[in-house]
Amino acid sequence: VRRPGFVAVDLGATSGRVMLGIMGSESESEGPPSKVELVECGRFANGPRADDDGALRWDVRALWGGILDGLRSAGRVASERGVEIRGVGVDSWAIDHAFLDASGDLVADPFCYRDPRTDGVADEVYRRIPFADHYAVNGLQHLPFTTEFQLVAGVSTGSTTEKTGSASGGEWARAEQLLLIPDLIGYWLTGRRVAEVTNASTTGLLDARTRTWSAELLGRLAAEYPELAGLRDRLPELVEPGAAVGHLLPEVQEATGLGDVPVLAIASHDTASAVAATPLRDGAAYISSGTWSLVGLELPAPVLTKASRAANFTNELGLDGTVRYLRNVMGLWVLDECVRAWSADDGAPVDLPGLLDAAAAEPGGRCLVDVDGDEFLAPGDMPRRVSDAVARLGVDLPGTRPALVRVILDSLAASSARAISDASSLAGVVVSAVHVVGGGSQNELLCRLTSKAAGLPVIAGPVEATALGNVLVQARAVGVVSGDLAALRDVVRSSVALRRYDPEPVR
Ligand code: ADP
Ligand code: LRH
Repeated sequence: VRRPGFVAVDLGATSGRVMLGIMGSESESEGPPSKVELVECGRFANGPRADDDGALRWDVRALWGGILDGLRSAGRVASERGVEIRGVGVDSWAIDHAFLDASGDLVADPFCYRDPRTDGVADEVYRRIPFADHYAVNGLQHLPFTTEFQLVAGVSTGSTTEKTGSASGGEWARAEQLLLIPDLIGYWLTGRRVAEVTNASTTGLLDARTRTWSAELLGRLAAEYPELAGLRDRLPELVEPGAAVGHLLPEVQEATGLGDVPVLAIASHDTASAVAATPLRDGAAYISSGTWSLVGLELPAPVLTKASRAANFTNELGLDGTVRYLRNVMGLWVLDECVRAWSADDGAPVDLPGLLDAAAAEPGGRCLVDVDGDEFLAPGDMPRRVSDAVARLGVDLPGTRPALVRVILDSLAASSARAISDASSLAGVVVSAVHVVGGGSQNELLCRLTSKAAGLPVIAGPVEATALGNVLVQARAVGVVSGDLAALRDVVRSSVALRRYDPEPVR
């Protein structure tokens, strides 16, 4: 009998990967599998690119090429390993979206949320529909680039479009359908258009209490911005994780060598899949650490209080009716952008582990910059922007790379610790440990600093939590594993090694 396997297509802001999750082990021939083994079948670079007009966009066709290659090699690995591929699931970063025209073709490459066309738009929207009215329904923290604000920027003429010189208003006029990124890939794989609910919860257009599109917010938006009156008709039908989306189209089967494999809805917001596969126990907080650090708690229901709103906590939707109560902390973006700039200066890639070792040898606590400031959102020139922020604090920092990296990581750890303590008091949960998952869980210095700043043990891993969450939700959807979130997390615990850091003093 062939072991079941599920393919996770996981698109991050820095890289896309295609992972084959093989259920069970050689010794486990009977009964439900207690483990999953992840095999990387493809990895391709990703990042926002400036188009000819200077607008920051995602090259989704390049991603599609990487996905097809990855699916092809997943098929090869599966046949070598005696695995039957039973499903494909797609997740990505949230918020960004594509428009399809009347023929179902892409209107343009999707904008990246870091494109400056949304500068000032949220405040303009809040003057007409107050933040409090938004929060009472969608429960989202203020982020300047939420889908709603991107849509408003796209139909506003004048200053917003002049910022990039791009004719985004014209793009909306041609749009027949709005699809979030994983749903766009799902459409290309199957021909079916849906909106998966965990990711839809990041658009600002969903009601966090009912998990459905908010007629109230859509109605008020249409009243204020008549160009967006047709928005409701352009939003696809919502599906929950576990639903069947469709089957690989014949042309995709041909291009990948895969057969008639089902495509399954999973928690398609990467953070939702990552949290689903975080081996949380009661009282544990999490940090999904990658381009962003998503810091918070899993809760059974949204917290929509005034205090929560003032603290800018979000209520994004999670698996099995849960809420991801968290704050976006700027994350490794700031470090990665510095590394990118230094690599360009050197004409060779900077050795990240070496740089982190050097930063660990630097004295800590020289200063803390507010890494969450909007000034760090855009790409480019990051070392100078961070140095300027340090200079504004009146601190005389040695002008070395390790010194700057240490300030960035000290600041990130402090911001995460603040978010954990805020979440704890706002939700009334006593936090006993912090789980760190994602690429950043490999950053030992950051794990140690976070443990120290929060005064809590940090449990690091899995690195590929998102792909694991993606695979496990598929496996459950077709009945290969069963049970609630706790049962899925037991499978994670038996599949990966976790590392623990205790809050000992760090220099
Ligand atoms: P995303 O999904 O947002 O693209 P990932 O979860 O893949 O992000 O995390 C990517 C980040 O993880 C990198 O940008 C880097 O900062 C960090 N990282 C990756 N490998 C290592 C490593 N060996 N040591 C420390 N940090 C690492
Ligand atoms: C992390 C993430 C995060 C969103 C951001 C746009 O990859 O999905 O949860 O806020 O990207």
